[in-house]
Amino acid sequence: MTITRKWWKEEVIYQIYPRSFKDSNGDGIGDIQGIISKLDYLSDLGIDIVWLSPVYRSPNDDNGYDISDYYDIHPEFGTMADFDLLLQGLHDRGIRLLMDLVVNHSSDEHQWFQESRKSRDNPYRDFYFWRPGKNGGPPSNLPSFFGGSAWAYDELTEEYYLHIFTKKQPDLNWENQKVREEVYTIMRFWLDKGVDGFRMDVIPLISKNLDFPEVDLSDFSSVIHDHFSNGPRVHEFLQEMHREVLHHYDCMTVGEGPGITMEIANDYVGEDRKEINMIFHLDHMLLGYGPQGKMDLVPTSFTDFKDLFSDWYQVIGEQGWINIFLDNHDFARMVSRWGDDDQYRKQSAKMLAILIMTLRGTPCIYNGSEIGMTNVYFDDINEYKDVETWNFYREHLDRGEDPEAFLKIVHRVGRDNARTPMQWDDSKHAGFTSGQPWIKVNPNYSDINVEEAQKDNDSILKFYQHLLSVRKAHPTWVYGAYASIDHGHDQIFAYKRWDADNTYYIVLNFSEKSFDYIIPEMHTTSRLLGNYPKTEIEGDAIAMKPWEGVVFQAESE
Ligand code: TEU
Ligand code: CA
Repeated sequence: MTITRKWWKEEVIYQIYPRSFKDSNGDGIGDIQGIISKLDYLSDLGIDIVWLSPVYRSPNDDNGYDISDYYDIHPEFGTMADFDLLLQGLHDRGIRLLMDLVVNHSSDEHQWFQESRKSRDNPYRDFYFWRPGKNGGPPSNLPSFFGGSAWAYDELTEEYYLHIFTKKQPDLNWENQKVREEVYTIMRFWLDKGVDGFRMDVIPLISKNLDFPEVDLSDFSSVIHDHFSNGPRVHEFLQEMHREVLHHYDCMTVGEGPGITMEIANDYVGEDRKEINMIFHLDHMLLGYGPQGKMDLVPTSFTDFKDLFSDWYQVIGEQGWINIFLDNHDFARMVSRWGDDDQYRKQSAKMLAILIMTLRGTPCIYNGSEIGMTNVYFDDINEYKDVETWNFYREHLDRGEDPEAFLKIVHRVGRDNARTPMQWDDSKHAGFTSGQPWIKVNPNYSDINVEEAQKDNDSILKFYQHLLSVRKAHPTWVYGAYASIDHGHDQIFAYKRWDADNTYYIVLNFSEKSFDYIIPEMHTTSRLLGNYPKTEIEGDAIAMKPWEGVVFQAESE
């Protein structure tokens, strides 16, 4: 089968975490008018699509991923009129907008749940999962993603309700057709306003195993695969969603997929499936998470990281599509996790950008990574705001474990690493707010900010702008074939992209070591771009510098 050409395969996504992007009214919280004030910045960067993390009304237990009104903008972010201005401003610049569709669960403050919890025979009771307790405890030992049980007891009706995330994020019951119809109406509302699609939060979780069996807690990733994700009716629901809504719009859908493995990925994104267009799979993002999850870190290898990209390319083939990303609002900053956020920050951030732009898949840039923002390393746990961190911290203390050891883990994997305010300039609070920011700005903002990057021709930002423009001129990077050529090298990730017209060799040094790297396959080639002013070549050997990334274009044979 030949690969079909689609706009959403060629374009580049930029994720905005609205709470931390730009505050326009001095309350210390990013907002929609703040984003509007930065539309030219987005346009100059050269991105094509904005994925906007949730801006709906929410009590912010999980920073907007707990929605209490899907039809209204949270007052902290502004008004619906502001949203309409943002959408128009993006479209005027040829930029599309993806909303974040969070429908595996709602907020417990949504009126559906307020009704549902009133009585066992309330018409909204079956909008959620209610079960009697067992042996004086929860209906099952299913754990929450954020620590503790996935079941919460409600005194009023003396039953438990399911919440895979926080207690304030009760899971919606997709078995109930009324729930599905409400979701489809919500989707039509936003699509009719002109939004261009959705990023679908934890979409593989919407179908549950209704027996809610006891689970084996020895390995959290198997809980994700076997008990949270890929339930018996997930494809039926997504195909119904496609038939009822998506099929009627020229829109794009990207599913966020904890639990979507290579073996079943094309069941979601295969073009013949008529479900979703692509997925943010998390295989590389969850590398290093041990049997007890993200706070239980285990060593990983560079070859494990590289092989995932090659394996995913193989399984997706021509029939499906994925995203290529290395960070978002749930994970550490990419330059801190996979690059060097100290001596070689600029080189390694640029090298990682080459990876994102030259593998096959729709790239996604997380706001701030285009200027090489880093993890934050607060030395006081109270500077952290994330409910996930606080839930795990309380569990850690309850187990009598060392708070300092916990803090070190948060420095590596805490989600707030990616949620400190965008660093616009070296003025107070990095130009993010004129008030007190809801979370402290990373102290390195005086050196790392947009304004300094715009003045520096060698900045990470300028490199992203160049990369984005080169990517538009080289469709082989989108649709071309891929093969790894680094033969398991310990520091180098090297691969080939090609089609009938062009062949490219991409060579990325994921270390601060310098060494000669031979590429036997490399015929006469010319350097297309790189993160150093020049690349030293002797014959077939490249003298790789620390964190060097380089793209060669072979003369077409
Ligand atoms: O994240 C789902 C998900 O996979 C997370 O559990 C992620 O793996 C974890 O946060 C890593 O530490 C989505 C949203 O992106 C996240 O912000 C929400 O907290 C979550 O769903 C619930 O809506
Ligand atoms: Ca504000």
